[in-house]
This record gives sequence, C-alpha cells and structure tokens, in this order.
Amino acid sequence: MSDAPHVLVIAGTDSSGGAGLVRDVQVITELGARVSCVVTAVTAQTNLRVEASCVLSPELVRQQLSAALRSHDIRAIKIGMLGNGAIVRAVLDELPDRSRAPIIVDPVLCSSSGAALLDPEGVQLVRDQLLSRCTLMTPNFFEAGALLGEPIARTNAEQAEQAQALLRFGSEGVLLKGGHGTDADSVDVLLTQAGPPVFLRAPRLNVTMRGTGCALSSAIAALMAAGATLESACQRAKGYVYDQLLPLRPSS
Ligand code: PXL
Repeated sequence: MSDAPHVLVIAGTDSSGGAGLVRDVQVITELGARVSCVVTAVTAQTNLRVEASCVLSPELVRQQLSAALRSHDIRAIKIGMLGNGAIVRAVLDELPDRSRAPIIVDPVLCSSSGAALLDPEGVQLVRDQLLSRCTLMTPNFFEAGALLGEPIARTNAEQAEQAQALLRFGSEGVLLKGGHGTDADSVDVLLTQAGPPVFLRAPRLNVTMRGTGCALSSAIAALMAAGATLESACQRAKGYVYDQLLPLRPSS
C-alpha cells in the first residue's frame, strides 16, 4: 500500500453514501490506490431524493486543490459533482495539465432522482472549458444529450454519432455509457482522437444501483493511476461495475 498510486477526487458528498465522494473513495481504495479529495458540495440525500445541497466557497475549493496537488504525486484525477460555475472556475484555475496526470471527468448534471447538481453557468463552463482539458469524459445518455443540446440517443449508431460530436469539445477520449439504453447488451462507446470507436459490451442486468457512474469513473481513474491504458482501464472498470451489479439480480 505504501507505494500505491494516489488518485485525487474532486466531488460532492452524498449523505446516503450511495453516490458521490464516499462511493469514489470506496472504489478507489478497493482497487488498491490511495485517495486525496477536494470537496465541492455537501448534499443531504436519501436513496429517493436530494433534500438539501450546499456548494462550498470557490476559494476553499481552490485551496483544497492546490494543497492536494502539493502534498502528493497525484497519478490520476477524477472530477464528479461541481455544483456551480464559480466552482468550475476555481477548478479550472488550479487543474494541472492532463500530461501530468490523466483527468477523468464524469459530467454530473443531475441526481438519478432528477435534482440539478450543476447550475446552467457551470454546464456551459464544463462544456466550453473543462472538457478540452480532460483525458476522458464519461457521460450517460442524458448528459450527452444535454451537453449537445440534442435528444438522447436511441440507437447504437446515434450513440456513436453523439460520442463523435462530444469529442469536438476537446477531450482526448469520450466514453458514452449505454446503461440507460434498452438493448439486450449494455454497450458503452469509447472514442478517442486516435482511432475508430471501440464498443464495450456487457449483458444488461435489470437492476438499479445509485452511484454506478461515480464508481465507473473512479475505477477508470484508479486503474490509470496504476498504469493501465485508457482502453484497458475502461474495459476493466466496466467489468468491475458489472461484478458489483451481478449479486443484485433477482433470483430466478
Ligand atoms: O451519480 C452522480 C452524483 C454525483 N455526486 C453526488 C451525487 C450524485 C447523484 O446523486 O449525489 C454528490
């Protein structure tokens, strides 16, 4: 553990523990890495709804990020809930170049219950300034549609087209997740500036679990921190989340 790589997580807390920072820490630790954290917001939630939310001061976010980067040799950065435009600006001010450590952005816009977790100015700044600085973005269908101002994808072909359109925001890669689709397989499309799309498949399980997006992006960050390539990290992280969902299947 002493020479385990450090992952820096920039995210909000969820008092239910299902999503957000607690989930991120759990996953990254389970995959053998250490965690530094920057808290952006505190939310009061049950599994059913967001009852209250308070973003921290942008200055405190900036200070946490600066201190974390000076304290450790950070090998990957995962960004989740940012809350509002002022926090996005604070993160942009302090974020290192992606050549120093891979930066995985889960563009969290809403909770699964539908509450907004990023204000409109924040959405614009993520789209226009943060994505061009990241290694990988991991939107779901709803986030992809919202970022593109388009209806959500209905087919694998539309999903691949939207991944292509998202790549124009400047990230090195896009993993457009198919967890909200309806096909027999859950298909994620991984597209990079470098090559043709890669389709990552797993049988669709008829189960729901909060925080799967947090878990997936954190797993990718932990695996890349340990030296995995982008494609291998995405593939293995999908397997990791699948293995967590499997025991939840109703017994037949
Ligand atoms: O799953 C997205 C997410 C991220 N971060 C926090 C959340 C949620 C969803 O509820 O609460 C803090």
